[in-house]
Amino acid sequence: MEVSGLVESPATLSFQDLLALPQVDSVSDFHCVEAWSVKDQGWSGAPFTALMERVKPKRGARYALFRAYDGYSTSLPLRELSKEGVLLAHTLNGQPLPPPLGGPVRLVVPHKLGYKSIMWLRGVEFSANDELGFWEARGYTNEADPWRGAD
Ligand SMILES: Nc1nc2c(c(=O)[nH]1)N[C@H]1C(S)=C(S)[C@@H](COP(=O)(O)O)O[C@H]1N2
Ligand SMILES: [Mo]
Repeated sequence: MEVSGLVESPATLSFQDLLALPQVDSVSDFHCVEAWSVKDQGWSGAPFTALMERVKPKRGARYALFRAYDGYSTSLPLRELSKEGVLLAHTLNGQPLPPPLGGPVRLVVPHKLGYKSIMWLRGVEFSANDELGFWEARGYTNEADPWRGAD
């Protein structure tokens, strides 16, 4: 995983490097924009805040722009990514995260609609400016609040 942009310590993190960060287990529900939800998923991984402590965002960094191996992208403000339960997840319900569900590593953002939880994570760029992701550029709300809906 490539970590770049407005950070003190840009890094290329291997899977082992990710496992070496502080780890947490977090149970959360999953909300899709299509209105279904999956309850009580047991995710394990590094909190996004652990990544921030490792690479140290510079003053002025306000967003993280995420890119995936399939070309998908999304973004979130750092203040949203600092909330509890936001993980760089590699394990689901005690098993290595399978590729169809985003393995080896995906972002999990329980308080946002599913399209913010990018699978097959390839890179994170810290930025002063936001950049619309794949669905956001096609009309989905950039807020992605599950209690409000997609339009
Ligand atoms: N890399 C990547 N991540 C992605 C997507 C995608 O197409 N590519 N789709 C998003 C959308 S629209 C949803 S609803 C969730 C679905 O995740 P799930 O298969 O675990 O339910 O993944 C999100 N993350
Ligand atoms: Mo979705």
